[in-house]
Amino acid sequence: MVTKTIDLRSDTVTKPNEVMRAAMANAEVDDDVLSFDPTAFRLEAEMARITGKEAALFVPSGTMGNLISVMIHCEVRGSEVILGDNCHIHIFENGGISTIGGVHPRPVKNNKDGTMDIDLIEAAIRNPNFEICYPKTRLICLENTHANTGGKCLSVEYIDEVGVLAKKHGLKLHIDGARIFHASVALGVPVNRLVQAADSVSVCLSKGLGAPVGSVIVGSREFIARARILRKTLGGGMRQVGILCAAALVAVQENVEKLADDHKKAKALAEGLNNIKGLKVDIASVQTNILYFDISEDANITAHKLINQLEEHGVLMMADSSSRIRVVLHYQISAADVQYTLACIEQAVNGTPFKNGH
Ligand code: TLP
Repeated sequence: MVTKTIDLRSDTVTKPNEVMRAAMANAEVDDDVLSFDPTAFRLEAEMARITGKEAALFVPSGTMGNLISVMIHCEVRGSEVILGDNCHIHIFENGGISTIGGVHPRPVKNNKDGTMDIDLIEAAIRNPNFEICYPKTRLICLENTHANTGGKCLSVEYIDEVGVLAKKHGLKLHIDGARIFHASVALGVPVNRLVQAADSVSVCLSKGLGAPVGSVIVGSREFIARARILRKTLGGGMRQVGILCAAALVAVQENVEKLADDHKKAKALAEGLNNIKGLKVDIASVQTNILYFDISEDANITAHKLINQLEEHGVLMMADSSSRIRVVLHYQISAADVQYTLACIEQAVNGTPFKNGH
């Protein structure tokens, strides 16, 4: 009988633990739209310190954090942002930067490592002398880790290089750092150094770090002052938000050190999957907590069928296509859960019986 769910669909699925719930219950709060919530201020000060930026602002989601950042940097409607063709802002945010922000996306091919070639970025910058036809390029966006390519880390050297290019052309640089702590831990580079070249960063606290809700955007004092107003315009101003920020503070203080373990579990899972006939993972490409595996044609099972069978054993995953599945590790998955998951997959793909229920 299934007694436990092993939820590998995303690292957004973590549940607030007892410490977070206690912090939420005891949080000192006030009206944050009027800029009086002390716990929101504590979280924002801490995030500004960690990222080495002047100021920070709590926002309800990563999507809103990215939207606000893009809209502020591209202040004139019809401006253009250069971003990866496989990045979250372009693929998964309902086109909000255009429909709400009036910003035109200029996608550049994302490589398998999450980068865009520097010369392709430079070639995508519009010639300002042809403004009769061209939108004005104002912003470049990077994503670190890069989720859709399997949680790949952008190196500090690469980000710095993009920063130099942005400066040369008078552009701003925004980083969707939903999982910037993962990149920092995997690369062994402090977050503030990793984002040094960026004008703004959006950092999710409700993904690998395990807070129930929220992201923080960081940047200059002027950028954050404008972001505070735009957040209200978009309906993201919240009143006694300290209840959420208290949990987010616990996430930042206690869970960053658990990320290395999530990366280890992702590697262990990848190695186990590679030992199952009919499945394939590029182990070298597993750098953080996200991995994708492929099902070969002769395995005789589709991704959707495999997912349905796993669900019967309490193991949840998301299909990326009919032959590709995404798995995301987080701190509420144990090493034993990884082994149980492998046994379930082996059984579903090759009919190998496994011994213990869960
Ligand atoms: N990603 C979610 C899904 O939307 C795919 C996930 O399960 O991974 N940037 C990146 C890199 C993200 O991965 C996500 C969420 C966001 C931004 C948006 O964050 P939220 O969901 O808080 O709006």
